[in-house]
Amino acid sequence: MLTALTGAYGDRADAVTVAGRSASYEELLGAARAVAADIAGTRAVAVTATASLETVAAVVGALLARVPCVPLPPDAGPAEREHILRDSGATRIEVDLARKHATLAAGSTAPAFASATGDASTSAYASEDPALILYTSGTTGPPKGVVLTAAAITADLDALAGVWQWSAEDTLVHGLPLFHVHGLVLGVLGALRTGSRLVHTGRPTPEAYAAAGGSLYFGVPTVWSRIAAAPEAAAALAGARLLVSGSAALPAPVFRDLEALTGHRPVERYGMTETLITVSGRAGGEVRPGTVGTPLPGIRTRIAAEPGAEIGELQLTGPTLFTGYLGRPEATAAAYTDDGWFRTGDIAALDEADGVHRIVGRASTDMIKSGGYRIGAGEVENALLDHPRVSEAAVVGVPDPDLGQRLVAFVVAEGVTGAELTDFVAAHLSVHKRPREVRFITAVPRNAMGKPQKKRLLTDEFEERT
Ligand code: MLC
Ligand code: AMP
Repeated sequence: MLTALTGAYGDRADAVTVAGRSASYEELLGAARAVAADIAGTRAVAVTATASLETVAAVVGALLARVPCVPLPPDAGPAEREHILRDSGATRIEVDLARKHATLAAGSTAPAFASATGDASTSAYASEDPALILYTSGTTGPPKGVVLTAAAITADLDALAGVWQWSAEDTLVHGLPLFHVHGLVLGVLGALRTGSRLVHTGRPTPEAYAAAGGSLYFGVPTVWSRIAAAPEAAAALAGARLLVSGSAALPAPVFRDLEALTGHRPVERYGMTETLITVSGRAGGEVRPGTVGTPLPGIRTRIAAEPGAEIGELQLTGPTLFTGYLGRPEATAAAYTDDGWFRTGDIAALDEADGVHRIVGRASTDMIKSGGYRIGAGEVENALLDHPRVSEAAVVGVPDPDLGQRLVAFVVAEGVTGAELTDFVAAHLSVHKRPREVRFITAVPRNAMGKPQKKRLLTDEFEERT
């Protein structure tokens, strides 16, 4: 695709802009080819996914070399980073754009095996090869590597290009992190797949979105709600073609404010790291607040509802699904029903008349979405329990007007402050996994089986002891 873009849009000096620096397709391809040549034969490469042209070049270089790429959250604490590197077996690389090549980071393991043959920089991508391994949290334990093939990614991007009428005429604008599906797969690979210009704003601030002058904008609901609260910035988006929200539920009042300020009814789409984007509203179609549209072409969905109930778990199949959790066949098997449908863990309802889906909530309170980040309660609880002064910990997501949910930790501990515990978590895990609030309690309420009763933590009974 990049080679074709170089021919068709060779004059675009600002084909890809990230955090204020631009590259043409030719420059990007040159840098990516240099990376590909350097890493050929490596088992997997890990890239510290800062918001930078280097990250784009590294990911594209890995794709060219057919080496699976593992984006590392730049703010990940040492424990999280170590886990990801060990679990994936990836070699960390650093990309030097000026010299257009990658360095295998000191101290990392040597290439595990040489699988690439011939000129890695030009070899065609075998679509069933793992292309990306994205680490994401489950309800318990450390993050798991979600293995995505090039075939799944291209199927998803092509389906999205169709339903959003996304083309080389567009300028895509966003400022999302480059280590998740939203910012990386849609926000970078989507731009390269469709040939749209990309402006990554570094941070997703209302002012930066307003100044970028794009036709297509991506954001998580927190970003949209901050834009809706900045009327001047919002008004600057009136000239765009399409505003797209995803990664968490867009509150209806934010939808209505955006419509009033920008003249656009934002399109919502629904997805997961494991499935990529599977359900979406259509450009030019009818869009209702609180709904995420209909399945993309090729995706089938069903609602596993109890008899007589209208809501139930959303399950799906299709070509955009992952091939499994890296090295965890049991977890992969557990993610599917006996008849082969992927269990999203999201509770949904379907409008029988037009097939429009509505996401009602999550089946488990242990999967939290804060600012669009997916956070497993268990991972944060384990980090807190590693602190010598903490004897019990229960982490919950509390409704929050800005973040959707905010992380609150209930702990049983002596001789330590909430701020110390928050810092302790940040030293182990990514920054956004820090609890926003720590409440000290005498005991975590449990049922007869010893399982924490987290819903009780949010009642007045526990509110009083904060
Ligand atoms: C945060 N801060 C804290 C804190 N948490 N300080 C103390 N204690 C804590 N617990 C700090 C931050 O570091 C920051 O500092 C400041 O407070 C403001 O933080 P914030 O409110 O979190 O805002 P911000 O950093 O601007 O983050 C909001 C956001 C971010 C929306 C920009 O959450 C974000 O980028 N979300 C996107 C997540 C995403 O892409 N998800 C997609 C997953 S893929 P300072 O000093 O830095 O200002 C997926 C599939 C799909 O879901 O469907 O798309
Ligand atoms: P992640 O794996 O980070 O991609 O998170 C996936 C989860 O994000 C899904 O299981 C949903 O709970 C949530 N999600 C994504 N898009 C939406 C949306 N449009 N509305 C509600 N929830 C969403």
